[in-house]
Amino acid sequence: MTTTPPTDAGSASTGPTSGHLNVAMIGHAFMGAAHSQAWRSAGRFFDLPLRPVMRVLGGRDDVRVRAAADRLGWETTETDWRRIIERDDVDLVDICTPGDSHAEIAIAALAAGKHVLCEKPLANSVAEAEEMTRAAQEAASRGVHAMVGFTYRRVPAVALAKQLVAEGRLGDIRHVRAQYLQDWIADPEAPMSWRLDKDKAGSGALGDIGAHIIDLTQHITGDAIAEVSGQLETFVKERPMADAHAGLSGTVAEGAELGRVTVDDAAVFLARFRGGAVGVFEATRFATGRKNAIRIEINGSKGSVAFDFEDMNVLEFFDATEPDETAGFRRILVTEPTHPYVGAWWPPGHGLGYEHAFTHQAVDLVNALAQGVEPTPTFADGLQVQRVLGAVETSSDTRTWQGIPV
Ligand code: SOE
Repeated sequence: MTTTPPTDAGSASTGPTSGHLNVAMIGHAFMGAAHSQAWRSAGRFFDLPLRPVMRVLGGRDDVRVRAAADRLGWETTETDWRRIIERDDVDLVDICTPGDSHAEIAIAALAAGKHVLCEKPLANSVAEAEEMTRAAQEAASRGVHAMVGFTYRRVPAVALAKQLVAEGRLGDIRHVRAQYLQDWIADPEAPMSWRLDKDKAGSGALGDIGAHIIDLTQHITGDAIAEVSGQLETFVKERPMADAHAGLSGTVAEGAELGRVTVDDAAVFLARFRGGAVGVFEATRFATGRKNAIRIEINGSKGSVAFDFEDMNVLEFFDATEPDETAGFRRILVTEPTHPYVGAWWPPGHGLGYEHAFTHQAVDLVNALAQGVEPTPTFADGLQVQRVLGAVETSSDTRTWQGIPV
C-alpha cells in the first residue's frame, strides 16, 4: 500500500506521477499547524511524484478539531484516532500529539498498513522507542514506512553543513559544541503545560529541544555519541495551572492552582563520539533573551562550521587550508538555488523560515514513499536519540558517565 488512485483521474494509478498520498494528521496545536502548512505547500513548490491530500484531521474535541480543520485546510475530522487508522482513504498518519500517545498510535497505524510520520522525540522512554522501532522494522518488510520528525535536518544551512562534512572539507572532527536555547518559561509565573509534565512529555528541555541537537550533531557529523555525563536541573518546581488547551504561550486562569513541574528546565552534558570527537551540549528554556537559538559549531582538522537558527539562512564556514593571510570564517548566505532545497523557493537573498523545514520534511518523505525507500530519520534513528536522552537522565541521577548501547 502506497498510493491511492487520483479521484479526478477516475482510474487506477498508472505510475508514480499520477497518484495521491492521503494524509491524516492527529493533533492540531503548534506542531499540527506547522505540519499542516507543510502538507499544503509541499506539492505546490516542489515537483512531487505523489500529491499529498489533507484527508482527515484528528482531535479529541469535536468543536475544536472542526475549527482547526477549517483553519488549517483539512477535508474531514475524526475525534477518535482509532477510526482514522481504520479508514481506507488514509495512506499516511502524521502524529503531532504529546509524547505519551506516540507509541500506541504509531504501532497501531503501522499494523493497519499506514505509513507514519511521528513528531520528536520518538517516545517518552527507551522501552517505548524500542517497541516502535520493532513495529517499524516489521512494517518495512510489508512496504509500510515510518519516519521521525527531526525537522531541523531539513534547514538548508544544516543540510549544507552536513554536505561539507561529508565532502571532507572539515577533515577529522574534533569538537562538537551544541546549544538549544529558549526562554519561554524563564518567568516563574509562566503557566504549567503538558510540556512540563513528565507523564505527558517524557522529559523537559532534554527531550523537547535537547533531542534536536543530539540528532543534528550526529546527522551533520555522521558520527554517533558513545557516552555522556549529564546534569539536569528544575529551577521552578511549581507553576500556576494554565487554561486547558495552553500551548507555548498559554494563559493562566484567574486564581489558578499551582501544579508541580515534573521535568527538567535545563539539561547540560558532555559527550564522547565514537569517532573520537568530544562534545558539549546545553538545552534550556531559561536562557533569557534567546528564543529559538540552536547553535552548533563543529571544528575539524581542516575547518569548521557554525550555525545559529536565529540567523537560519547563514552558515559560517572556516577553511583551514586557505592561506593564513586571507583565511577566516565566511558567512555563506544559504539562499542560492544550488543550495539544498532552496531552488524550489525564492530568488537568492530572499531567505526561508522555520516553516520551510517542515515542507522539506514532507517533500523528502513523499519522495521516499514514492520510490519505496526507507525515509530518514528512521524510528531506529529516533530510538538511538532516545537512548542518549535516557543515558543523560541516568547520568544526572547517578553522577556517573553512561555509555550508549549500539
Ligand atoms: C517547544 O520547545 C518547541 O516547539 C519544540 O517542541 C519544537 O520541536 C521546536 O521546533 C520549537 O520549540
